[in-house]
Amino acid sequence: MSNHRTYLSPLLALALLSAAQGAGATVIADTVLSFSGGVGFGVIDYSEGAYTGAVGNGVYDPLAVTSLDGAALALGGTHKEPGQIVMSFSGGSVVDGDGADIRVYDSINAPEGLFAEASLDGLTFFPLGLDNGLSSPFCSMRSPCAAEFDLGRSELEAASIFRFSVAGRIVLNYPQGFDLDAVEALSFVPAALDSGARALPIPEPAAVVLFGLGLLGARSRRPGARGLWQAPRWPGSLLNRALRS
Ligand SMILES: [Ca+2]
Ligand SMILES: [Ca+2]
Repeated sequence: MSNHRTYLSPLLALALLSAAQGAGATVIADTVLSFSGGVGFGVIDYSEGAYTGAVGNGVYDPLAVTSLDGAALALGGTHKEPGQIVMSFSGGSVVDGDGADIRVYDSINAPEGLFAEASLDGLTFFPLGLDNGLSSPFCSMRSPCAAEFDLGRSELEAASIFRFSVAGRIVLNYPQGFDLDAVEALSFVPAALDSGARALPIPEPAAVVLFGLGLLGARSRRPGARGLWQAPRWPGSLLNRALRS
């Protein structure tokens, strides 16, 4: 077992997480980096007017997957040729907190399966595992099904890019495969905190708490956030450590 995962102190992670969760807002993946629809892909809209994008068999619209609204993109495909989508959180990074760290919503009809991977750079992906979609009886806008994945299953402590592929249970014919409504971060660190944390040396636990509190103060004085998508520099340094270890 490699030891690089112990580098980020749990206390620092707690300090950052409590800051992120204090905001109280749901964090949804806001960017589609790529989509490769399998057979039977398309957009289904049960949003009752909230969704304003394109709808239909063979239709793709990123609006369908960037808001939890009852409109979903069926990824389509088969086990041999699965539909696949790569999405990112432009505002920061998902981090490895207790239990599951991302939740992928399926709000249409029968629950279906999904295989998830996480990445720092969009090039190298680390598997997070498979959710077969068998745990829920039925999915709807009012009671969406969710596939949950734990970053702790991978080699990464943080990631902002995720790839989802149709796997496990597939309901054939349009809409075919996992009907992806939105992707939610359950443990999230905004980019403003993220960039500050990456400069940390390996700290003593007591110093970590003080530094974490200092970061929170610094954040409250800093106007605005970083702009649109930037490469997550803090996780990058972690990856370098991982590669060297
Ligand atoms: Ca976790
Ligand atoms: Ca949606």
